Amino acid sequence: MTRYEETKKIYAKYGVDTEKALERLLKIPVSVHCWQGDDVIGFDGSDSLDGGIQTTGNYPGRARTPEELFSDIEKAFSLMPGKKRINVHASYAFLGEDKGKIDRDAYEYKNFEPWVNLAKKLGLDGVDFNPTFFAHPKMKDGLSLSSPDEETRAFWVRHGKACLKIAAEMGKAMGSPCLVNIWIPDGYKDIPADRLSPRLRLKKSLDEMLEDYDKEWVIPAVESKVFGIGIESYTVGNNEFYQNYAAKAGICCLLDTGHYHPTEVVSDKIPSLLAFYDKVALHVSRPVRWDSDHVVILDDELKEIAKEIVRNNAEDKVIIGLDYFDASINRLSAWVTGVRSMQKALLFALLMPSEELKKLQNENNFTKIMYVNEKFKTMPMGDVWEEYLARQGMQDDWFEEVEKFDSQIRKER
Ligand code: RNT
Ligand code: ZN
Repeated sequence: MTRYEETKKIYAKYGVDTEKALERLLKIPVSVHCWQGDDVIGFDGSDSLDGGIQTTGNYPGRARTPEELFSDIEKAFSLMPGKKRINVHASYAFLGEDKGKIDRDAYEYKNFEPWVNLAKKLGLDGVDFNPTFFAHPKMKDGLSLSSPDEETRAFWVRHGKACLKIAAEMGKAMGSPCLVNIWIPDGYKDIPADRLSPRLRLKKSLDEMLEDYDKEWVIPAVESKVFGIGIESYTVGNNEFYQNYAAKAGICCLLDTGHYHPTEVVSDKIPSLLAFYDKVALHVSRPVRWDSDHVVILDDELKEIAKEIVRNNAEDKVIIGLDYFDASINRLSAWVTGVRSMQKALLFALLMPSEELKKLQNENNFTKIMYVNEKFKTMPMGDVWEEYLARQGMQDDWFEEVEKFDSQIRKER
């Protein structure tokens, strides 16, 4: 008997069907962010990051060109199991001869077609898209959609509208709706004199942007945040603002795990939103003391997030995306570790006796809930994970591959 067959029996003893878990896991898409490969720089002219977010570290081998990024993505994706999507920012436009001539408010689908082609080549489930409201000269005083300068505000509204159009084409081309996530860095370093007006301007901008979009192929979402570097005192798009906006506008909220006060957890927010929304989007990241965007690892909160998705049968409602950027370690390794961790967490949750645990809660049997939870922490999930990989022609040992790629990259870059 193989280890998996034995493990299957062990789980069956506790009422868990490992085959069903594997089947479900294969169907859950994870949207992989393109920006881990080049430290969020993009292709459209910026050479540094701003907007209160930061990549730290100077590990060699950052992808400096679209060709390098694409080749890194192909390699990284070959080591990621499961169903995947690619998440692209507008700053990753292919502008060709138009570089320097057209601005972000004039981007078109053709500037992103190579991304769709890549997604098709890699057999991905879809492409997701983000307008880029940062690292650009038109961010006047660090503000975009909430700017008091009408020309600036209008420019960014046009950018948002252009992105929604591009996203509709992406969705159609992939045959899978495209999540368009709206995040802006707008805010103030110090105590503002007026907290309402910027929010009213943001509201107006969002209304204008979302006036008309393709409801079949586009899922708009708004991502709130509590603070940024240099934007410590006030964020225009905070949680209360966007949750109310999304509810009224009938769009989606996106919860980034690093965007709340340090003791708040996204795992607890997911079910609250599921009670009211048809869809909830996630940016799974790992905040260490602040919104540091560390690589996602299999920690307790990740497992808790996965449990909320799986035990509520919400895998069609929760749109899982990753959002981190680490420049202190090999970027490919960072990518692969994050995706595999997300999938491991989902598998861990799928291998829990969820229905039994819910029943125990209703019987107020928290003694047994604790016992079962602790017991399952050391169940042989690794064997099921290896089986999951083996069925996709992959294995748990992938580090050598990355090392080889790393040494090649060091010669070239
Ligand atoms: C920033 C937000 C945002 C970005 C990406 C690049 O704090 O998390 O989602 O990380 O759009
Ligand atoms: Zn995010």
